[in-house]
Amino acid sequence: MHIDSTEKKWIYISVVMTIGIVALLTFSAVSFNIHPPSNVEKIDSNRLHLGGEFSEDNLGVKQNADGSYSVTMIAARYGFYPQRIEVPVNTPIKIRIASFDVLHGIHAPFTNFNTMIVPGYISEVNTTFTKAGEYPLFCNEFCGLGHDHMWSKLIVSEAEK
Ligand SMILES: [Cu+2]
Repeated sequence: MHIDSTEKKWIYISVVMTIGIVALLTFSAVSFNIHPPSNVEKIDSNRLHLGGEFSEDNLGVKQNADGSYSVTMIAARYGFYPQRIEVPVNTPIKIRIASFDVLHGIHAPFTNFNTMIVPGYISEVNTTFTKAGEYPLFCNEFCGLGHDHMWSKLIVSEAEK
């Protein structure tokens, strides 16, 4: 089969570009530690309020025996509960969030805390905030008319509590 030399050149260019893009993606995923969510725990979103991990009494920030922190939150139209969370700087934090109704997201700018909250699943983020300060937490998945008002506050406090 005859392939024109110009065509050969373009086949070569597109193969090199594909390899380059995949190599770049692999490099950035490894060096910036970007990976798909590894936690695919299921939960019945209709029964969150009836008890268990995401019942009202269990929401909020807790310190674990090893000094790390656990945060349990609910995302619902149109807010995150609790509305304000405060955690210490440079401390490992496990955040677990479930949605009460539809698809939401949660994002704290200038940190790596950013996840989708899919109804029926628990979203888990393990992170350490390295800069103290006040961060807004907002929904980044359009969830309805009140989406713009769906936000709360994350406070990363300087001192160890
Ligand atoms: Cu939302």
